[in-house]
Amino acid sequence: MTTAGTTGPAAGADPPETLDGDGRENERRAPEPEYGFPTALWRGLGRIPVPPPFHPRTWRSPLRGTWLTSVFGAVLLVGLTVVVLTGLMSYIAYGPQFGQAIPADVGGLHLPFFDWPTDPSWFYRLTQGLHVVGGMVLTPIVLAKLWSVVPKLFAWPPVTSVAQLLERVSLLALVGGILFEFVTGLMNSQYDYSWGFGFYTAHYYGAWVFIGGFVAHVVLKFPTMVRALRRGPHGSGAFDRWLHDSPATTEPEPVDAHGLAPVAPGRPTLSRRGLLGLVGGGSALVGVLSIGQTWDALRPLAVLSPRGQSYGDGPNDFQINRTLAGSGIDPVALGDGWRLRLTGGSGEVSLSRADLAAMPQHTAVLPIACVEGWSTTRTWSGVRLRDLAALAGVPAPDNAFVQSVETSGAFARATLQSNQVLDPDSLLALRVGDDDGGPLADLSPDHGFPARVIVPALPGVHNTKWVASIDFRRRTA
Ligand SMILES: Nc1nc2c(c(=O)[nH]1)N[C@H]1C(S)=C(S)[C@@H](COP(=O)(O)O)O[C@H]1N2
Ligand SMILES: [Mo]
Repeated sequence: MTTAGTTGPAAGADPPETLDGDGRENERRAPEPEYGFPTALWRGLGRIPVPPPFHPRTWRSPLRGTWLTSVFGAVLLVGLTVVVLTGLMSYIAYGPQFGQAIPADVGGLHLPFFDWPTDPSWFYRLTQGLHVVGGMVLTPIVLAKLWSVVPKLFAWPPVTSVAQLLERVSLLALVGGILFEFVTGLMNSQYDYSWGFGFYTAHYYGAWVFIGGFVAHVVLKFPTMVRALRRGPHGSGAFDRWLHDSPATTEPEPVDAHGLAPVAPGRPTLSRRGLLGLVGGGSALVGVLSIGQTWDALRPLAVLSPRGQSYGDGPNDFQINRTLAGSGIDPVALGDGWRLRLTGGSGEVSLSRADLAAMPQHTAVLPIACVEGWSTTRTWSGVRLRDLAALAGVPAPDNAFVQSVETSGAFARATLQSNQVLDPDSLLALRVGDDDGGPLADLSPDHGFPARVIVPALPGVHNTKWVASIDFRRRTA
């Protein structure tokens, strides 16, 4: 950033010892920008008169500076990496090999396919919990980081070299990408499917825009960040000084070529420690208020989760995404006349609920974890999917296609991988209980009565409710 041709920096004064009310007397000299080719162009740009937001002395918070931005940057470097990787893992967990990840056709942006594991059963719960809760917890830090770099948005001249021009374009992807991903992600975790498929598609492509900007930014800024963190806010590396500072003793960071520290610092109203405490505390508060959506014992704290905290008493007291009423299913279709159809072998097998209940029952304690971030551990009991595959005459299927009695909606069907069918804990569940050995009850109508799928580590969406049929398939040559 430069002041050339706009406000005119104070000549050669040392940084002042005292901070006054308007900063005018305390103006510090910003280093001359290094102009790259074509020098005349950038220099000429800098001479154009611009309104006050583009004057460096407009941005006066004494807390801004390369060190402060680097602190937020270091936290985000780690945190956003986790959020990005777990987000991409969720895409893979949805089964792109079956065309059921959303968006289905992503051209060159497809990820390596691999069979999503069934062990550990809490794997998707963990990755998706990190993705959603992590995104929420990082929100205050993202906002703080953007605040800390706002003066750069108004730097004048806006660019001083071709290399810097490219860097600034990458910033568009970075800042645009992160705002888009956080807004759409938070909206989805709040309103579920109000975005419909638009959400997944937009969030997926937006992620790649962000990843592009993020990688470029990290490559370009990593050395600056490390240097600034070593240097400390006062150029001395003295750690304890900012840890114990008060507004009165909080001095501005030195002015440097990065253009974040103010040339005309105002009086601090908050200490450096206070600002970090505020941002960190905000993050911690968001964390406490959202972790309950994936942590059964803390459920009552999950006030930021749009899903209710209570669904009545007993074993069926847990989140419901689509209710029976919402599914549009005529309840009569789930009554005594309901039959489960198994296909894939030589003939079709048809089973009533009583037939299923008369088969060997298996019990498994498994989480159900929704892409929205909520999850809960339950005890499920029913018939093993592999027993049904054997009954259908396909003991080693390559995959299985499950269809619900529900006909509308994209979540009325799912394809399961071979390992997901064959896992001994993969069930067509008839009954459910809580996770501490209490009594089991029949699935409630909202949770999928007469029968639903439950598979370890499977994204919630593919645990189809109100199952009508399962087609066990062998790979066709
Ligand atoms: N038929 C059918 N099954 C479904 C759904 C659906 O909309 N229709 N929603 C899925 C989603 S998104 C989740 S997270 C789980 C939630 O199960 P629950 O409502 O029993 O908690 O069910 C899945 N099974
Ligand atoms: Mo879900």
